[in-house]
Amino acid sequence: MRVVTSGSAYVDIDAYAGAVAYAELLQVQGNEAMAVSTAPLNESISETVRSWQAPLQTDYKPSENDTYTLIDVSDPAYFDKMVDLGRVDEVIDHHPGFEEHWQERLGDSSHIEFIGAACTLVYERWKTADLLGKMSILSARLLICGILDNTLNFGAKVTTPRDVEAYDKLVAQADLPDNWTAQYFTECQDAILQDAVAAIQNDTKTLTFKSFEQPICFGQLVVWDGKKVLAEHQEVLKEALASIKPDWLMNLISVGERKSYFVTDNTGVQGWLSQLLGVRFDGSVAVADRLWLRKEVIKQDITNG
Ligand SMILES: [Mn+2]
Repeated sequence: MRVVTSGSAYVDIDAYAGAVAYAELLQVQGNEAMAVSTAPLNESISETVRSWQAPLQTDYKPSENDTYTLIDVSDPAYFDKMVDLGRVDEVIDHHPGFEEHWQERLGDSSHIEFIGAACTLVYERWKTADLLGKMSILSARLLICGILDNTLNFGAKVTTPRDVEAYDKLVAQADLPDNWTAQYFTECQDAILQDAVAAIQNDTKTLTFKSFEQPICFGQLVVWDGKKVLAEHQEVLKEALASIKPDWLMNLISVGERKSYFVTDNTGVQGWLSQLLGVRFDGSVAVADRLWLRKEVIKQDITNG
């Protein structure tokens, strides 16, 4: 059997959707295949998405004829624990770093490209096989969610025209409600805010910037309606970060508004960020006119220096 799987720490919607939809393609092509994961699902697999009950096996028992296909991951250190590294047959990923490794080992069965979503690459495998007409509504829906999430509704700079094309083609056969994008991201936001402190703590990194003298505790949250989240959760989020380090910053990515809210009470950090990104603080909040990812702020610090 071909076991289609992903990472070990957690599975996000891009990995989940990609694994299910690729296993389905392999089955349609006459292979024995199954999507499998032993990792916990994160908040990007929303309540409604879970209710679709995609076939993802969680109690897999390895057998000696099984081979492994990896989706949305190519660094062997992060593979699902059940993967036998000697029997990897295909890798479909959009993270850089291991392209040469897999190209040498797998040749044409290595599909690693730096685009918005691994789900776009899975869609393209269906398209290349000329089997899009045989894709289930479930797989089309899942791939759509993976693309929306990983491209932040096409607002992230990593988005390519290929992601947009995949989304457009899939929407035509997914039978989703018109307001699905807002519904999906709002569900993810609600799941995050059920424990806002844990969510921000799980996505906080202490980073050293060339243009700031102290390491900064830099938290990031992706939500649909940042304005509402700030109004309701600002204080608890501030406390969570300030308790880690006096030099702290939160990037609240508001996907629905296509902007980032930067929050900090630390005047040194405020001055530094204003200079770096050209944003202006009003009280403890600066609103950027675009959506910034943390890795883009890091890049800006490197390029400016
Ligand atoms: Mn991904």
